[in-house]
Amino acid sequence: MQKYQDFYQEYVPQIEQVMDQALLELNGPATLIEAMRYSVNAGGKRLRPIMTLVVYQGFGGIITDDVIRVACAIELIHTYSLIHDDLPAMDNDDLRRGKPTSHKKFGEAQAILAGDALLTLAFSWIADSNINAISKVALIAKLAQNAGPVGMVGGQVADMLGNELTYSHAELVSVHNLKTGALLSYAAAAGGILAQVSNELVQDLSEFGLKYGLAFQIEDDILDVNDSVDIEKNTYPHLLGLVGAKQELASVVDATQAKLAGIASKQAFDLELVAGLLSYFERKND
Ligand code: GRG
Repeated sequence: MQKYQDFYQEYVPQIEQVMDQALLELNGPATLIEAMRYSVNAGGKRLRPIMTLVVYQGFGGIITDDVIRVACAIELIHTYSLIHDDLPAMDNDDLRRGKPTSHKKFGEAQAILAGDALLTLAFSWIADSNINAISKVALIAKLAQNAGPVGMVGGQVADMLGNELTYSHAELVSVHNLKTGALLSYAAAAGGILAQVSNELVQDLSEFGLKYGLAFQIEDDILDVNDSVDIEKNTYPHLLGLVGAKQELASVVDATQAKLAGIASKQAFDLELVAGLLSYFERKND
């Protein structure tokens, strides 16, 4: 895991620097840029761009500022989704990452617009980069697919409809795959697309990211139980009990690891570095 931890320590500051520099260079209304920078700079694990960069380097790719900015498109989309998810019409949250949410700080209209601007800017960061045209189009198509109606937005709709329904196990997997898995699936695939690996490997990476996202969401559900008195419905602990949810998490993490080993068996790949991403699940679930 040391290799991954060293990578993480090295690249999180670079990710944050590249994103802020690009936002500062934007020629837009000052209030809009301020709201965008407020949420992008509010912290967070930067897991999605890190995943793209780890996979890319895992295949031998050389990381430049241009590649970092392409990898950060997904972080802009993640940030927009959190701003919109916190709005009164959705989760109505006052705090995010320990700070007032965007609408609390800037008002609802500005928060909606900051989210809209981050969503569209993400595509500019890919389109305006110096990477080859084929990879660019593949990244833009996949990001649109995974963030949109058949990806994260579709998952958010299903999640909200779930307030009136109780989902089966299969339905819950499907909602989690869309809401959380789709962006992580893109993040992993993007590393392969940037490294110009085969379509078969890009597909394998998408499946790895999807499984990773499912594990991530089960873990999030488990951690929420510790923070609240009631177990929310349409979560793994509600469906399977806390012990069952932890067992399911362990089994999905094993499947995620196996998927990665399968990729390494097909092409030279720094498995030690990329498998470090799974250290996220080793901290709190014993
Ligand atoms: C509003 C279109 C729209 C979508 C919202 C992302 C999302 C969909 C809702 C947020 C709520 C939630 C629990 C989502 C599940 C994914 C998840 C655990 C997000 C948090 O991701 P982290 O932990 O966040 O990577 P940081 O703060 O580290 O960036």
